[in-house]
Amino acid sequence: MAEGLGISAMSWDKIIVSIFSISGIALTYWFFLMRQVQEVAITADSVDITVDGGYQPEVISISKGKTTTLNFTRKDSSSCLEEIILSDFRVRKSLPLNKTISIPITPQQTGEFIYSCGMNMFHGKIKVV
Ligand SMILES: [Cu+2]
Repeated sequence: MAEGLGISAMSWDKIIVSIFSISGIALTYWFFLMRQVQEVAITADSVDITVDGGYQPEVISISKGKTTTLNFTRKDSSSCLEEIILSDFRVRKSLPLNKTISIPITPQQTGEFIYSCGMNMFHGKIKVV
């Protein structure tokens, strides 16, 4: 009985250690990803966003109540990025290769709004301040 408890206590130790090391890895990964993302504050009336293996800049911040035109240019031939969905702004558009598609938006609320490709695989973020 005592030995049985000893063994189960040891496996709990191992489980706890494993959980800690997994969270350590997850935390490192998260920090790494966070540092990669640069937020660009947009003060002009428009912003050029390049669509190439994702959206660049990936995070923009714009002003509430002001119309900002997002000029998307797709340079990535993969069909994954051929459609863009800004669900919060009720916009769904196809992006022809190497052609600039302008999408004006006038956010009425502050917050963070995620947009994505048609398959919800690549994401960009619009921060409204
Ligand atoms: Cu996609």
